[in-house]
Amino acid sequence: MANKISFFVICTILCGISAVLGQLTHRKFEYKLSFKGPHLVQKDGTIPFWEHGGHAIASDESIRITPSLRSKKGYVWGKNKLTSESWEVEMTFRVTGRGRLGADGLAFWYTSQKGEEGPVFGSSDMWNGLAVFFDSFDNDAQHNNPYIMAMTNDGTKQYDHQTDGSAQQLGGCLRDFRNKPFPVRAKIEYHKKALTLFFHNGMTNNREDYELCLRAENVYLPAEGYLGVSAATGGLADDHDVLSILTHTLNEPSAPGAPGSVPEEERRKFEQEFNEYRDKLERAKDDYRKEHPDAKTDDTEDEDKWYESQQQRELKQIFDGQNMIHTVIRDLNRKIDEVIGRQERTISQISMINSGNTGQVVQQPPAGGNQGGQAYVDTIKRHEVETVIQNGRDILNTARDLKAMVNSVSQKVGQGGAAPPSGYENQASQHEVRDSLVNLQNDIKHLINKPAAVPVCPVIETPKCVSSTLLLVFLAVQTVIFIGYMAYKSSKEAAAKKFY
Ligand code: MAN
Ligand code: CA
Ligand code: CA
Repeated sequence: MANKISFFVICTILCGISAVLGQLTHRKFEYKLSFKGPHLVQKDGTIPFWEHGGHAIASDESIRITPSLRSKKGYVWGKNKLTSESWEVEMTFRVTGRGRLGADGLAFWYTSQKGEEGPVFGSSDMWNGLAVFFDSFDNDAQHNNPYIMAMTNDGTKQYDHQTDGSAQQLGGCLRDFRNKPFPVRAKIEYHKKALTLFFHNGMTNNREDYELCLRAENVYLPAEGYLGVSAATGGLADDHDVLSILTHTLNEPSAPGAPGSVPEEERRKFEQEFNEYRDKLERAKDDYRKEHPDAKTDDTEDEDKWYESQQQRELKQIFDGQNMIHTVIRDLNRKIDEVIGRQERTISQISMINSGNTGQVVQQPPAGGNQGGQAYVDTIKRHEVETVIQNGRDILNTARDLKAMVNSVSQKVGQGGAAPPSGYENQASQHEVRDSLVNLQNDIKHLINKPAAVPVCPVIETPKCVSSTLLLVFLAVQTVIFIGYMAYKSSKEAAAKKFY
Protein backbone atom coordinates (compact mmCIF):
# COMPACT_ATOMS: atom_id res chain seq x y z
CA MET A 1 0.00 0.00 0.00
CA ALA A 2 2.82 2.32 1.02
CA ASN A 3 4.64 1.82 -2.25
CA LYS A 4 1.49 2.61 -4.23
CA ILE A 5 1.00 5.86 -2.38
CA SER A 6 4.65 6.83 -2.87
CA PHE A 7 4.36 5.91 -6.56
CA PHE A 8 1.41 8.25 -7.01
CA VAL A 9 3.24 10.97 -5.14
CA ILE A 10 6.29 10.57 -7.39
CA CYS A 11 4.09 10.53 -10.50
CA THR A 12 2.35 13.71 -9.42
CA ILE A 13 5.67 15.43 -8.73
CA LEU A 14 7.11 14.27 -12.06
CA CYS A 15 4.02 15.48 -13.93
CA GLY A 16 4.26 18.82 -12.14
CA ILE A 17 7.94 19.15 -12.95
CA SER A 18 7.45 18.23 -16.62
CA ALA A 19 4.60 20.75 -16.86
CA VAL A 20 6.84 23.45 -15.42
CA LEU A 21 9.77 22.40 -17.55
CA GLY A 22 7.52 22.71 -20.59
CA GLN A 23 7.41 26.41 -19.88
CA LEU A 24 11.07 26.84 -18.80
CA THR A 25 14.14 27.31 -20.92
CA HIS A 26 16.67 24.55 -20.98
CA ARG A 27 19.94 25.62 -19.37
CA LYS A 28 23.06 23.83 -20.46
CA PHE A 29 26.51 24.32 -18.97
CA GLU A 30 29.17 25.00 -21.59
CA TYR A 31 32.43 23.77 -20.14
CA LYS A 32 34.37 24.79 -23.25
CA LEU A 33 33.30 28.37 -22.66
CA SER A 34 34.03 28.35 -18.93
CA PHE A 35 36.90 28.26 -16.46
CA LYS A 36 37.06 27.95 -12.72
CA GLY A 37 39.62 27.13 -10.06
CA PRO A 38 41.06 25.23 -8.40
CA HIS A 39 43.53 23.81 -10.90
CA LEU A 40 42.67 26.53 -13.35
CA VAL A 41 45.94 26.24 -15.22
CA GLN A 42 47.68 23.25 -16.68
CA LYS A 43 51.33 22.37 -16.09
CA ASP A 44 52.44 24.41 -19.08
CA GLY A 45 50.66 27.48 -17.65
CA THR A 46 47.81 27.48 -20.19
CA ILE A 47 44.10 27.51 -19.38
CA PRO A 48 42.07 24.82 -21.15
CA PHE A 49 39.87 26.38 -23.90
CA TRP A 50 41.18 29.87 -23.11
CA GLU A 51 44.17 31.99 -24.06
CA HIS A 52 45.55 34.91 -22.09
CA GLY A 53 48.04 37.64 -22.92
CA GLY A 54 49.41 41.07 -22.15
CA HIS A 55 50.24 41.36 -18.47
CA ALA A 56 47.74 38.66 -17.47
CA ILE A 57 49.06 35.96 -15.18
CA ALA A 58 47.13 32.74 -14.65
CA SER A 59 47.35 30.89 -11.35
CA ASP A 60 45.53 27.87 -9.96
CA GLU A 61 42.71 29.86 -8.41
CA SER A 62 42.29 32.85 -10.70
CA ILE A 63 43.64 34.87 -13.59
CA ARG A 64 45.25 38.17 -12.66
CA ILE A 65 44.33 40.22 -15.68
CA THR A 66 46.47 43.10 -14.44
CA PRO A 67 48.65 43.44 -11.40
CA SER A 68 48.31 46.65 -9.38
CA LEU A 69 51.10 48.39 -11.25
CA ARG A 70 50.82 51.45 -13.44
CA SER A 71 49.93 51.23 -17.15
CA LYS A 72 49.29 47.51 -17.45
CA LYS A 73 46.95 45.74 -19.83
CA GLY A 74 45.91 42.15 -19.85
CA TYR A 75 43.23 39.89 -21.32
CA VAL A 76 41.88 36.36 -21.58
CA TRP A 77 39.75 35.11 -24.50
CA GLY A 78 37.80 31.93 -25.03
CA LYS A 79 39.12 29.85 -27.90
CA ASN A 80 35.63 28.65 -28.86
CA LYS A 81 32.74 30.64 -30.15
CA LEU A 82 29.47 30.86 -28.33
CA THR A 83 26.89 29.94 -30.94
CA SER A 84 23.67 29.86 -28.99
CA GLU A 85 21.06 32.55 -29.48
CA SER A 86 20.56 32.89 -25.76
CA TRP A 87 23.09 32.52 -23.06
CA GLU A 88 24.06 33.42 -19.55
CA VAL A 89 27.54 34.14 -18.27
CA GLU A 90 28.41 34.42 -14.61
CA MET A 91 31.73 36.10 -13.94
CA THR A 92 33.28 36.07 -10.45
CA PHE A 93 36.07 38.56 -9.87
CA ARG A 94 37.89 40.85 -7.48
CA VAL A 95 39.18 44.38 -7.95
CA THR A 96 41.55 45.23 -5.14
CA GLY A 97 43.96 48.04 -4.42
CA ARG A 98 45.50 49.81 -1.48
CA GLY A 99 44.43 53.26 -2.57
CA ARG A 100 41.13 54.93 -1.82
CA LEU A 101 40.89 55.26 -5.60
CA GLY A 102 41.83 52.59 -8.09
CA ALA A 103 42.00 52.33 -11.86
CA ASP A 104 41.12 51.74 -14.50
CA GLY A 105 38.76 48.82 -14.54
CA LEU A 106 37.74 45.57 -16.12
CA ALA A 107 35.67 44.69 -19.20
CA PHE A 108 33.62 41.66 -20.17
CA TRP A 109 33.33 41.05 -23.91
CA TYR A 110 31.05 39.18 -26.27
CA THR A 111 32.35 40.04 -29.71
CA SER A 112 32.37 38.58 -33.16
CA GLN A 113 36.17 38.71 -33.16
CA LYS A 114 38.61 38.24 -30.31
CA GLY A 115 40.02 41.50 -29.11
CA GLU A 116 43.66 42.40 -28.94
CA GLU A 117 45.63 44.50 -26.49
CA GLY A 118 44.17 47.98 -26.85
CA PRO A 119 42.93 51.25 -25.33
CA VAL A 120 39.52 50.12 -24.04
CA PHE A 121 40.16 48.57 -20.63
CA GLY A 122 43.13 46.77 -22.12
CA SER A 123 41.39 45.58 -25.31
CA SER A 124 40.59 46.69 -28.85
CA ASP A 125 38.34 49.61 -29.60
CA MET A 126 35.63 49.53 -32.28
CA TRP A 127 34.52 46.06 -31.35
CA ASN A 128 31.50 44.30 -32.75
CA GLY A 129 29.26 43.04 -29.99
CA LEU A 130 28.74 43.68 -26.35
CA ALA A 131 31.04 45.15 -23.69
CA VAL A 132 30.27 45.43 -20.00
CA PHE A 133 32.65 47.84 -18.24
CA PHE A 134 33.46 47.87 -14.55
CA ASP A 135 34.92 51.35 -14.60
CA SER A 136 36.77 52.16 -11.37
CA PHE A 137 38.23 55.55 -12.24
CA ASP A 138 36.20 58.72 -12.63
CA ASN A 139 37.91 60.22 -15.67
CA ASP A 140 35.21 62.84 -16.27
CA ALA A 141 35.14 63.85 -12.61
CA GLN A 142 31.38 63.45 -12.37
CA HIS A 143 31.70 61.60 -9.09
CA ASN A 144 29.92 58.66 -10.62
CA ASN A 145 32.47 55.89 -10.37
CA PRO A 146 32.99 53.03 -9.79
CA TYR A 147 30.33 52.41 -12.37
CA ILE A 148 29.03 49.36 -14.19
CA MET A 149 27.80 49.89 -17.74
CA ALA A 150 26.94 47.97 -20.87
CA MET A 151 27.83 49.26 -24.31
CA THR A 152 27.15 47.68 -27.63
CA ASN A 153 29.14 48.43 -30.74
CA ASP A 154 28.79 47.49 -34.37
CA GLY A 155 32.50 48.03 -35.01
CA THR A 156 32.16 51.72 -35.80
CA LYS A 157 32.19 53.52 -32.45
CA GLN A 158 35.19 54.57 -30.46
CA TYR A 159 34.92 54.37 -26.73
CA ASP A 160 35.31 57.78 -25.08
CA HIS A 161 37.65 57.12 -22.19
CA GLN A 162 37.72 60.76 -21.04
CA THR A 163 33.97 60.86 -20.40
CA ASP A 164 33.83 57.27 -19.11
CA GLY A 165 31.63 56.53 -22.18
CA SER A 166 28.68 58.03 -20.34
CA ALA A 167 26.96 59.08 -23.55
CA GLN A 168 27.54 55.72 -25.18
CA GLN A 169 26.12 53.38 -22.67
CA LEU A 170 23.17 51.09 -23.09
CA GLY A 171 22.59 51.28 -19.40
CA GLY A 172 24.32 50.75 -16.09
CA CYS A 173 24.40 51.22 -12.36
CA LEU A 174 26.59 52.98 -9.85
CA ARG A 175 28.07 50.24 -7.70
CA ASP A 176 31.29 49.92 -5.76
CA PHE A 177 33.00 46.67 -6.64
CA ARG A 178 36.48 47.39 -5.21
CA ASN A 179 37.94 45.80 -2.09
CA LYS A 180 34.96 43.69 -1.07
CA PRO A 181 35.14 40.96 1.59
CA PHE A 182 34.00 38.30 -0.87
CA PRO A 183 34.45 38.11 -4.62
CA VAL A 184 31.96 40.18 -6.57
CA ARG A 185 29.88 38.65 -9.37
CA ALA A 186 28.17 39.74 -12.50
CA LYS A 187 25.53 37.67 -14.27
CA ILE A 188 25.01 38.71 -17.90
CA GLU A 189 21.99 37.18 -19.49
CA TYR A 190 21.11 37.52 -23.13
CA HIS A 191 17.77 35.89 -23.76
CA LYS A 192 15.21 36.56 -26.43
CA LYS A 193 17.14 39.66 -27.50
CA ALA A 194 16.95 41.10 -24.02
CA LEU A 195 20.05 41.91 -22.07
CA THR A 196 19.88 41.69 -18.29
CA LEU A 197 22.77 42.45 -15.97
CA PHE A 198 22.70 41.32 -12.35
CA PHE A 199 25.35 42.30 -9.83
CA HIS A 200 26.49 40.66 -6.58
CA ASN A 201 28.34 43.21 -4.43
CA GLY A 202 30.59 40.72 -2.60
CA MET A 203 29.34 41.67 0.85
CA THR A 204 28.11 38.12 1.45
CA ASN A 205 29.26 34.70 0.39
CA ASN A 206 25.76 33.74 -0.67
CA ARG A 207 25.76 33.08 -4.40
CA GLU A 208 22.16 34.12 -4.76
CA ASP A 209 22.55 37.68 -3.47
CA TYR A 210 22.22 39.28 -6.90
CA GLU A 211 20.52 42.55 -7.65
CA LEU A 212 19.42 43.93 -10.95
CA CYS A 213 21.79 46.44 -12.52
CA LEU A 214 20.28 46.90 -15.96
CA ARG A 215 17.81 45.41 -18.35
CA ALA A 216 17.54 46.34 -22.01
CA GLU A 217 15.17 44.86 -24.60
CA ASN A 218 15.76 44.57 -28.32
CA VAL A 219 19.48 44.25 -28.11
CA TYR A 220 20.89 42.73 -31.26
CA LEU A 221 24.20 41.05 -30.77
CA PRO A 222 26.18 39.02 -33.30
CA ALA A 223 24.73 35.50 -33.72
CA GLU A 224 28.03 34.04 -32.65
CA GLY A 225 30.71 35.55 -30.50
CA TYR A 226 33.84 35.07 -28.47
CA LEU A 227 33.86 35.61 -24.74
CA GLY A 228 36.68 37.62 -23.22
CA VAL A 229 37.80 39.63 -20.20
CA SER A 230 40.34 42.44 -20.23
CA ALA A 231 41.59 45.06 -17.77
CA ALA A 232 43.87 48.07 -17.64
CA THR A 233 45.66 50.30 -15.16
CA GLY A 234 46.89 53.86 -15.82
CA GLY A 235 48.29 56.48 -13.50
CA LEU A 236 46.50 54.56 -10.73
CA ALA A 237 46.32 50.80 -10.45
CA ASP A 238 44.37 47.87 -9.02
CA ASP A 239 44.71 44.12 -9.09
CA HIS A 240 42.04 42.78 -11.44
CA ASP A 241 41.50 39.08 -10.76
CA VAL A 242 38.95 36.86 -12.46
CA LEU A 243 38.13 33.75 -10.47
CA SER A 244 35.69 32.11 -12.82
CA ILE A 245 33.56 32.37 -15.91
CA LEU A 246 30.65 29.95 -16.04
CA THR A 247 28.67 29.91 -19.25
CA HIS A 248 25.28 28.36 -19.86
CA THR A 249 23.37 28.30 -23.11
CA LEU A 250 19.63 28.83 -22.86
CA ASN A 251 17.35 26.88 -25.18
CA GLU A 252 13.60 26.71 -25.57
CA PRO A 253 12.54 23.08 -25.06
CA SER A 254 9.61 23.46 -27.44
CA ALA A 255 11.78 24.76 -30.21
CA PRO A 256 12.15 22.06 -32.88
CA GLY A 257 15.64 20.71 -32.99
CA ALA A 258 16.65 22.61 -29.84
CA PRO A 259 19.35 20.71 -28.02
CA GLY A 260 17.87 18.75 -25.15
CA SER A 261 14.29 18.83 -26.47
CA VAL A 262 12.55 15.47 -27.07
CA PRO A 263 10.06 15.06 -29.90
CA GLU A 264 6.52 14.29 -28.79
CA GLU A 265 6.47 10.93 -30.58
CA GLU A 266 9.65 9.79 -28.84
CA ARG A 267 8.39 11.02 -25.47
CA ARG A 268 5.23 8.87 -25.85
CA LYS A 269 7.32 5.85 -26.80
CA PHE A 270 9.55 6.25 -23.71
CA GLU A 271 6.56 6.72 -21.47
CA GLN A 272 4.92 3.57 -22.79
CA GLU A 273 8.11 1.60 -22.28
CA PHE A 274 8.40 2.89 -18.75
CA ASN A 275 4.82 1.85 -17.94
CA GLU A 276 5.37 -1.61 -19.41
CA TYR A 277 8.49 -2.17 -17.33
CA ARG A 278 6.81 -0.92 -14.22
CA ASP A 279 3.80 -3.28 -14.68
CA LYS A 280 6.15 -6.16 -15.37
CA LEU A 281 8.03 -5.49 -12.16
CA GLU A 282 4.82 -5.35 -10.13
CA ARG A 283 3.63 -8.65 -11.64
CA ALA A 284 6.98 -10.30 -10.88
CA LYS A 285 6.75 -9.09 -7.29
CA ASP A 286 3.22 -10.49 -6.89
CA ASP A 287 4.30 -13.83 -8.31
CA TYR A 288 7.22 -14.02 -5.92
CA ARG A 289 5.00 -13.26 -2.94
CA LYS A 290 2.57 -16.01 -3.99
CA GLU A 291 5.39 -18.52 -4.40
CA HIS A 292 7.06 -17.55 -1.13
CA PRO A 293 4.28 -16.68 1.27
CA ASP A 294 6.58 -17.20 4.29
CA ALA A 295 9.33 -15.11 2.86
CA LYS A 296 9.91 -11.82 4.49
CA THR A 297 8.03 -8.99 2.84
CA ASP A 298 10.05 -6.79 0.61
CA ASP A 299 11.88 -4.40 2.88
CA THR A 300 11.99 -1.80 0.19
CA GLU A 301 8.28 -1.30 0.84
CA ASP A 302 9.05 -0.07 4.29
CA GLU A 303 11.77 2.46 3.89
CA ASP A 304 11.78 3.18 7.61
CA LYS A 305 13.53 -0.14 8.12
CA TRP A 306 16.39 0.94 5.94
CA TYR A 307 16.85 4.52 6.95
CA GLU A 308 17.04 6.05 10.36
CA SER A 309 15.46 9.41 11.00
CA GLN A 310 17.45 12.40 12.19
CA GLN A 311 15.89 12.02 15.62
CA GLN A 312 16.80 8.33 15.80
CA ARG A 313 20.37 9.14 14.81
CA GLU A 314 20.70 11.82 17.46
CA LEU A 315 19.22 9.54 20.12
CA LYS A 316 21.63 6.82 19.12
CA GLN A 317 24.57 9.22 19.41
CA ILE A 318 23.39 10.37 22.86
CA PHE A 319 22.95 6.75 23.95
CA ASP A 320 26.47 5.83 22.73
CA GLY A 321 27.94 8.85 24.53
CA GLN A 322 26.20 7.98 27.77
CA ASN A 323 27.35 4.38 27.50
CA MET A 324 30.93 5.58 27.22
CA ILE A 325 30.54 7.87 30.25
CA HIS A 326 29.03 4.99 32.21
CA THR A 327 31.97 2.70 31.38
CA VAL A 328 34.49 5.35 32.43
CA ILE A 329 32.69 6.02 35.73
CA ARG A 330 32.55 2.27 36.46
CA ASP A 331 36.30 1.97 35.90
CA LEU A 332 36.96 4.96 38.14
CA ASN A 333 34.77 3.45 40.85
CA ARG A 334 36.70 0.20 40.70
CA LYS A 335 40.02 2.02 40.98
CA ILE A 336 38.84 4.13 43.93
CA ASP A 337 37.70 0.94 45.70
CA GLU A 338 41.16 -0.56 45.15
CA VAL A 339 42.88 2.50 46.55
CA ILE A 340 40.61 2.63 49.61
CA GLY A 341 41.26 -1.09 50.26
CA ARG A 342 45.01 -0.57 50.09
CA GLN A 343 44.83 2.42 52.40
CA GLU A 344 42.82 0.50 54.96
CA ARG A 345 45.29 -2.40 54.89
CA THR A 346 48.21 -0.01 55.29
CA ILE A 347 46.60 1.88 58.18
CA SER A 348 45.89 -1.35 60.04
CA GLN A 349 49.50 -2.53 59.50
CA ILE A 350 50.85 0.78 60.78
CA SER A 351 48.68 0.72 63.85
CA MET A 352 49.75 -2.91 64.53
CA ILE A 353 53.40 -1.94 64.26
CA ASN A 354 52.92 1.09 66.47
CA SER A 355 51.21 -0.89 69.20
CA GLY A 356 53.86 -3.69 69.09
CA ASN A 357 57.03 -1.55 68.80
CA THR A 358 56.33 1.68 70.60
CA GLY A 359 59.14 4.15 70.28
CA GLN A 360 61.01 2.20 67.64
CA VAL A 361 61.76 3.61 64.28
CA VAL A 362 59.87 1.47 61.82
CA GLN A 363 60.51 1.34 58.13
CA GLN A 364 57.44 0.28 56.24
CA PRO A 365 56.61 0.39 52.51
CA PRO A 366 53.91 2.98 51.94
CA ALA A 367 50.39 2.02 50.94
CA GLY A 368 48.97 2.55 47.47
CA GLY A 369 52.24 1.94 45.72
CA ASN A 370 54.85 4.61 46.31
CA GLN A 371 57.32 2.49 44.43
CA GLY A 372 60.65 4.09 43.93
CA GLY A 373 59.75 6.82 46.40
CA GLN A 374 61.19 7.44 49.86
CA ALA A 375 60.91 4.70 52.50
CA TYR A 376 58.31 5.24 55.11
CA VAL A 377 59.85 6.25 58.50
CA ASP A 378 57.90 5.97 61.70
CA THR A 379 58.57 8.98 63.98
CA ILE A 380 59.55 8.89 67.64
CA LYS A 381 56.92 10.39 69.87
CA ARG A 382 57.37 13.54 71.93
CA HIS A 383 57.21 11.96 75.35
CA GLU A 384 59.81 9.43 74.25
CA VAL A 385 62.14 12.20 73.17
CA GLU A 386 61.63 13.95 76.49
CA THR A 387 62.48 10.77 78.39
CA VAL A 388 65.67 10.35 76.36
CA ILE A 389 66.68 13.97 77.02
CA GLN A 390 65.96 13.60 80.72
CA ASN A 391 68.10 10.46 80.82
CA GLY A 392 70.87 12.32 79.09
CA ARG A 393 70.66 15.06 81.70
CA ASP A 394 70.77 12.52 84.51
CA ILE A 395 73.84 10.90 83.01
CA LEU A 396 75.48 14.29 82.65
CA ASN A 397 74.79 15.19 86.26
CA THR A 398 76.10 11.86 87.44
CA ALA A 399 79.22 12.33 85.37
CA ARG A 400 79.69 15.79 86.94
CA ASP A 401 79.34 14.31 90.39
CA LEU A 402 81.81 11.66 89.43
CA LYS A 403 84.23 14.24 88.20
CA ALA A 404 83.92 16.28 91.37
CA MET A 405 84.52 13.21 93.40
CA VAL A 406 87.58 12.24 91.39
CA ASN A 407 88.89 15.75 91.85
CA SER A 408 88.45 15.65 95.58
CA VAL A 409 90.17 12.24 95.68
CA SER A 410 93.09 13.52 93.73
CA GLN A 411 93.30 16.58 95.95
CA LYS A 412 93.39 14.40 98.97
CA VAL A 413 96.07 12.25 97.35
CA GLY A 414 98.09 15.43 96.78
CA GLN A 415 97.65 16.55 100.35
CA GLY A 416 98.80 13.12 101.57
CA GLY A 417 102.05 13.44 99.60
CA ALA A 418 102.90 16.82 101.10
CA ALA A 419 102.27 15.97 104.77
CA PRO A 420 101.42 12.44 105.89
CA PRO A 421 98.13 12.36 107.83
CA SER A 422 97.62 10.93 111.27
CA GLY A 423 96.24 7.43 111.84
CA TYR A 424 92.78 8.76 112.58
CA GLU A 425 92.79 10.88 109.48
CA ASN A 426 93.96 7.92 107.40
CA GLN A 427 91.12 5.85 108.64
CA ALA A 428 88.58 8.60 107.97
CA SER A 429 89.95 9.07 104.51
CA GLN A 430 89.78 5.39 103.81
CA HIS A 431 86.13 5.37 104.89
CA GLU A 432 85.39 8.40 102.81
CA VAL A 433 86.97 6.80 99.74
CA ARG A 434 85.10 3.60 100.36
CA ASP A 435 81.82 5.47 100.72
CA SER A 436 82.50 7.34 97.56
CA LEU A 437 83.22 4.12 95.74
CA VAL A 438 80.02 2.57 97.07
CA ASN A 439 78.11 5.67 95.90
CA LEU A 440 79.79 5.49 92.56
CA GLN A 441 78.92 1.84 92.25
CA ASN A 442 75.29 2.59 93.06
CA ASP A 443 75.19 5.40 90.59
CA ILE A 444 76.60 3.22 87.88
CA LYS A 445 74.14 0.47 88.73
CA HIS A 446 71.39 2.99 88.57
CA LEU A 447 72.59 4.23 85.24
CA ILE A 448 72.88 0.75 83.84
CA ASN A 449 69.40 -0.18 85.00
CA LYS A 450 67.72 3.03 83.97
CA PRO A 451 68.10 2.84 80.14
CA ALA A 452 66.42 -0.57 80.11
CA ALA A 453 63.16 1.14 81.02
CA VAL A 454 63.47 3.87 78.45
CA PRO A 455 63.45 3.67 74.69
CA VAL A 456 66.60 2.83 72.84
CA CYS A 457 68.32 5.89 71.47
CA PRO A 458 66.79 6.53 67.97
CA VAL A 459 68.70 6.94 64.79
CA ILE A 460 67.63 10.52 64.61
CA GLU A 461 69.78 13.14 66.24
CA THR A 462 69.31 13.30 70.00
CA PRO A 463 71.23 14.89 72.88
CA LYS A 464 74.54 13.02 73.38
CA CYS A 465 74.62 10.19 75.96
CA VAL A 466 77.73 9.39 78.07
CA SER A 467 78.92 6.12 76.66
CA SER A 468 79.61 3.06 78.82
CA THR A 469 83.27 3.02 77.63
CA LEU A 470 83.75 6.45 79.18
CA LEU A 471 82.22 5.22 82.37
CA LEU A 472 84.52 2.16 82.48
CA VAL A 473 87.51 4.41 81.90
CA PHE A 474 86.43 6.54 84.83
CA LEU A 475 86.00 3.41 86.90
CA ALA A 476 89.42 2.08 85.97
CA VAL A 477 91.07 5.41 86.77
CA GLN A 478 89.25 5.50 90.06
CA THR A 479 90.37 1.95 90.92
CA VAL A 480 93.99 2.63 89.95
CA ILE A 481 94.01 5.78 92.09
CA PHE A 482 92.46 3.93 94.95
CA ILE A 483 94.96 1.06 94.75
CA GLY A 484 97.80 3.53 94.46
CA TYR A 485 96.49 5.43 97.42
CA MET A 486 96.14 2.28 99.50
CA ALA A 487 99.66 1.18 98.59
CA TYR A 488 100.95 4.59 99.50
CA LYS A 489 99.11 4.53 102.81
CA SER A 490 100.31 1.11 103.82
CA SER A 491 103.93 2.04 102.98
CA LYS A 492 103.60 5.18 105.12
CA GLU A 493 102.09 3.17 107.99
CA ALA A 494 104.94 0.68 107.74
CA ALA A 495 107.45 3.53 107.85
CA ALA A 496 105.72 5.03 110.86
CA LYS A 497 105.75 1.68 112.69
CA LYS A 498 109.45 1.40 112.07
CA PHE A 499 109.95 4.87 113.47
CA TYR A 500 107.98 4.15 116.65
C1 MAN B 1 45.93 58.77 -15.73
C2 MAN B 1 45.70 58.33 -17.16
C3 MAN B 1 44.26 57.96 -17.38
C4 MAN B 1 43.82 56.96 -16.36
C5 MAN B 1 44.13 57.45 -14.95
C6 MAN B 1 43.84 56.44 -13.92
O1 MAN B 1 45.24 59.94 -15.50
O2 MAN B 1 46.50 57.23 -17.44
O3 MAN B 1 44.05 57.41 -18.66
O4 MAN B 1 42.47 56.68 -16.50
O5 MAN B 1 45.49 57.77 -14.83
O6 MAN B 1 44.68 55.34 -14.04
CA1 CA C 1 36.99 55.60 -16.31
CA1 CA D 1 32.77 59.29 -14.40
